[in-house]
Amino acid sequence: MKKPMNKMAFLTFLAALSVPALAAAEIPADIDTDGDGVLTIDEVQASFPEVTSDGFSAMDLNADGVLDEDEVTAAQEAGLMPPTES
Ligand SMILES: [Ca+2]
Ligand SMILES: [Ca+2]
Repeated sequence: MKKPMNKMAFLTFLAALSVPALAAAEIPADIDTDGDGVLTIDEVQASFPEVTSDGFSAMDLNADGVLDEDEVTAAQEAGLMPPTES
């Protein structure tokens, strides 16, 4: 007889999945292809082709033309950039 996964176990499973993403308050290496610690629009669009230049500008809070860790985190929290997974 099969037991359905109970809700608590499912939530625990989800929490386990999301911990690495939350802990990684840094630029994902798979997006930051040149490894300089910030994301240019080219790097963002390479991973997220749906991001427009307007969308990038909205994420670039200090308008310096690149996204730093804080801006990426804010963009992901605001739903402007999909959460990244390893
Ligand atoms: Ca970069
Ligand atoms: Ca910026």
